[in-house]
Amino acid sequence: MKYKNSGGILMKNVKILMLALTLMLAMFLAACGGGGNEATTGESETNGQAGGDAEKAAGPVEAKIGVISYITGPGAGYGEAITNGVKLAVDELNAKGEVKIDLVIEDSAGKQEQALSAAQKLINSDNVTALLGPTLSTEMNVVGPEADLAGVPTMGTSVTAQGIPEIGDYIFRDSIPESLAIPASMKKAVDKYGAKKVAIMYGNDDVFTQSGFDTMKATAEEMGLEILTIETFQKGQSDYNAQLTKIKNLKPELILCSALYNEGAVIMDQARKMGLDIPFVGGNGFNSPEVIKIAGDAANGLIVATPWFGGKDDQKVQDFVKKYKDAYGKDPDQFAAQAYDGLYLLAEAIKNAGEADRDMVRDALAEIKDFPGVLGNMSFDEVGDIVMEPTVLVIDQGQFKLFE
Ligand code: 1QQ
Repeated sequence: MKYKNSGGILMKNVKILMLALTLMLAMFLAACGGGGNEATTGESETNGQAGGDAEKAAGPVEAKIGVISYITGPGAGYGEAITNGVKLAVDELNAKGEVKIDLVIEDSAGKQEQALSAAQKLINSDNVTALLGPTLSTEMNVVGPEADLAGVPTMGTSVTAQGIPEIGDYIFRDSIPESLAIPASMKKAVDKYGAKKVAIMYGNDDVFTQSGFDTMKATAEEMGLEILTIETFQKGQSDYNAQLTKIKNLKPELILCSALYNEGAVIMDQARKMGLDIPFVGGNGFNSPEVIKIAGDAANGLIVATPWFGGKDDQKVQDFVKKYKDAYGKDPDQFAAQAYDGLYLLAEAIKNAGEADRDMVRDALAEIKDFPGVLGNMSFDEVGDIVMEPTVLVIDQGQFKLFE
């Protein structure tokens, strides 16, 4: 008590003394330079330059990140998951306080031109430090070169066509390429069903579906499978009866199908309706619950490979599933998980760089090793591709399950 009182008196005296000194200093400065400087002087006494800098260095690293996502249009299910994933991640990251990220989200509507103009706006007007997205490889094929030229580190979280990170030093992805995913799912499916004859269907107007087809064909040839026919289709097509009738008559044991979910789900629905009940092996476009939503029971028997499985017995995965479900009322899919981890990877690089400098963030991104995400421990290879093993899943009774 005693000490507290005397301390209080002492403080009071110090305060009076400081007040007097401040007043004298203010009067002196006013006499020298005129009244206009008083406010500035007063401010610098309480928030001195050195103190301000020290605070800044200890505070979070601030950066703006541009997100280009397929939010409207026929593939909006992808963009919704991606946007939900990044929003969840940004709230957590900002709450932790090591970085302060300001997201600027733009809709590409799945269109090349719109994705490119969104990228130009984000890079040149918003002056973002990094980009996350766009959603489609078709879009990344135009955004990637632009971002690379401008020196803006770019994280693809859903793009899986061949050659995406090879666009340039600034282009990374945490989604696994078709060239890794499709052989994994094809091998498991062929082993399980002892298949020797396959039919292939693919969209010939999209970078990802074409790339998936290239891998399907090459893998089938490597595995010594007989390719009975190769059928094509285009985005937005609604009738696949001609292709499916031909396939049915040739009696394959598996259908390899490279499609985005909208076309892929309708193809499965029409196949089942004509009694074509054999398993399908799909690429990344099928890794969405939208397939089940659109095709219903017809989606059963679809085999896919993905880095994400929400049923994994792993605390980090289960915590993420719970938080996502609490926030959005549904389970996260692969696209949500990859976007969530993608933003964490960018934030880690920004934190390690120590400032929102595009070149430094790029270098810090390349150096990330074994970063623990919900997809697993993440590192990049020399081109900027994520190093990761796919898990093979099958849709069974309306749910993605481990394919064994
Ligand atoms: C790509 C894809 C699509 C399925 C993303 C939605 O993998 O375009 O590369």
